[in-house]
Amino acid sequence: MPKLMLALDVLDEFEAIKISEETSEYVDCIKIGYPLVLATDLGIVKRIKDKTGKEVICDFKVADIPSTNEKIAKLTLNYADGIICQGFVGPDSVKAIMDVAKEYNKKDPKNPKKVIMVTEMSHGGATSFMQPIANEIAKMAGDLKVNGIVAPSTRPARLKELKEIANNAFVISPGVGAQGGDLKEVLKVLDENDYVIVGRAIYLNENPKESAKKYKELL
Ligand code: O7M
Repeated sequence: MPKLMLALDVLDEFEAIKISEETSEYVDCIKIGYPLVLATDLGIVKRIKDKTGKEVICDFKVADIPSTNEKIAKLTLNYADGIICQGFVGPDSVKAIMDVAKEYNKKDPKNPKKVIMVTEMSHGGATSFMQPIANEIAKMAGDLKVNGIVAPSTRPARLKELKEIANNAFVISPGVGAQGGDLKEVLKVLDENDYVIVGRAIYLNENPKESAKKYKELL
């Protein structure tokens, strides 16, 4: 049974806190990205963590040269439990982030920071440039021993292949709900270490708590 990760892409702090509190009974982890951080500030990560007690992962899809990735990771992991980066920039850029995580983990080994790397994205356009190189990116994820990878629920066959290639990494997978991914097929692939990411189908629902409950039960 995979876990449920809420993609909290709302643009208002009051709404973000309300939804995260209402759904926290059913949500295992909260993913916060540019929409909410740019609408508020990076401190929103701590405020959501304090209100819910949940792990918060920052989805910044970091994709820069190693020294810039390092700066972004230092600032982000000061608040967040994990950070999401792009894999296509290559191993040195990803390693720079892993090194920052290792430094934090030396200081606080009980709450290890996670580095999660995107392989192939869930939208249609990802088939143009990302899909042809995604298997190699997943292989790099396995070689580097990143904690997790991002792979698409919109393409369960690809999800399976990428998960198998990055064999020691857990998977966080977007695409169920608003993007039309088939949860039944996804559940044939993911296991208890993995996460199904759901955003709009929960936070745009007139009753986010009920929707989160429904997804938790389906999982
Ligand atoms: O359920 P949704 O479609 O409203 O939200 C999905 C979330 O997952 C949203 O935060 C997207 O930015 C993110 N996402 C994708 O939808 N597709 C991807 O390929 C990758 C991500 C993601 O989380 O990357 C880390």
